[in-house]
Amino acid sequence: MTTSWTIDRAARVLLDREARRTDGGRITDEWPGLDVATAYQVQDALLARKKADGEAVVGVKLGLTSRAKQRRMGISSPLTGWLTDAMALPVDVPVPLGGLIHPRVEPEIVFVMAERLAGPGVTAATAMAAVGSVHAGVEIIDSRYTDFAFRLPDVVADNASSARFVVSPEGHDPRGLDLTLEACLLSVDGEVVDSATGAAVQGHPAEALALAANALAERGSAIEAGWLVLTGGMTDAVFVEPGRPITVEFTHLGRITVTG
Ligand code: OOG
Ligand code: MG
Repeated sequence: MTTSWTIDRAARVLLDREARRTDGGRITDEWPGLDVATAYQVQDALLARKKADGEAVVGVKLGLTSRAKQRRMGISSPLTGWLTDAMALPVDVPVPLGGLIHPRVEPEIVFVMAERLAGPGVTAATAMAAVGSVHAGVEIIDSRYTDFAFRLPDVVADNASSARFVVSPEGHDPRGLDLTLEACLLSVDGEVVDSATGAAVQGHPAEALALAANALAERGSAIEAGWLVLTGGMTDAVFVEPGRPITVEFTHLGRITVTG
């Protein structure tokens, strides 16, 4: 008989895959009873272990907030994950390919919070009022599941595939920008491979921010002042390969290039 699964064991398996840079099968294949609420407990157990190793929470991410991402991953509901200081990759530092399994890059609009934002009942307008600045961002995701094949509880448990993120240092006042019309071009090796506007993210990235605040409230957490919020990939993600620089260029937020 197989060993039975627990929240702790799932967290350990996922962290072990991360440390060994190996992917593996879906937890739900062996633990069909793993529901989304329990998967968030795995995510929190995983965070607790990272904190015990000295990592600090610096924000939250949303995943699967755009149709492009939902279609690609075959999951239509957004999710959240934790961001820690160890995941921050400074601009112009290469993606540590040797330290990751199969990293993919996606363009994201990033908020830096001026004020604490606590649900329930947060709307896009109240969310926006708590934002200090908006930035260009790139998320480098890296699933601990083979071929990024997962069901919703698997990816929730895996901290929403988070691995690294790059945030452009210069921030913009979101009140001066129409984020629905903020466009982004995604290029690989100088060739545009995809594009989207901020409207791709839940109609407006502030809707994603509100969604995160309300979802965290259900778990007894809030978005703290000073935190980063990655609002979710605007386009499908592209694999990072050595020698093929990936650039995201926004209308007003600036540009970020990552290399493998
Ligand atoms: C899940 C994480 C999704 C996003 O921005 O949509 C995500 C995945 O695609 O592996 O980070
Ligand atoms: Mg993302």
